[in-house]
Amino acid sequence: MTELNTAKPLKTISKFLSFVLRHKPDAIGLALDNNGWANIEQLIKLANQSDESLAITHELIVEIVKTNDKKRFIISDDGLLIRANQGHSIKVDLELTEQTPPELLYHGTASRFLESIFIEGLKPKSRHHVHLSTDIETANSVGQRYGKPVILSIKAREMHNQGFKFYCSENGVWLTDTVPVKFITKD
Ligand code: HQG
Repeated sequence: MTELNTAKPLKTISKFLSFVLRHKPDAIGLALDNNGWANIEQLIKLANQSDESLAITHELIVEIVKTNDKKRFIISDDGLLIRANQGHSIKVDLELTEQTPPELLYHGTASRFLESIFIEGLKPKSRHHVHLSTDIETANSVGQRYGKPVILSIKAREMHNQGFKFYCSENGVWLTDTVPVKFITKD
């Protein structure tokens, strides 16, 4: 009996891409450059070698980059490289430029983290930065991943005026190193 290699749903492959491009390129022997870029052909070859049921193709990757709900990935102008726009836990330099944030940004978290957040402020935890959004809906869906969601408002412009640096990723996620308690409010 021959085994069929059915392509997995795009979401499964997208999750796999997040895993290797943000967290564990080593898991399939992939090398990222200092700026987080991976060679697409090499990624395809190594991914399919590690799990052939993934059945990743160039077309699939292009489709995921185009249709991904949060635009998590970007392909280089020459079409040869791919990287995650944000969310890394490994050290990469995304060459983000500092930007002036809007008055308020939002952070979605789970209610069980509140006590600690209101003692020590928002920390990046395993990622490079604290992730913030311009809209409440996004914050709500981010918070839901860990439990009962709670939306925190962050006085981003005031932080910026006091010297805190803000960046905005290619896919519109606002990033900053930490958020001290005095800039956080819960309605
Ligand atoms: C919490 C996903 C206790 C923080 C999302 C969060 C986002 C604290 C968790 C992106 C704390 C870290 C990032 C403190 C922070 N005490 N808890 N002092 N400071 N926390 O996943 O922001 O779908 O690393 O509130 O959509 O939730 O993967 O960060 O709950 O955009 O593309 O510690 O990841 O994007 O969790 O999510 P995470 P996040 P993707």
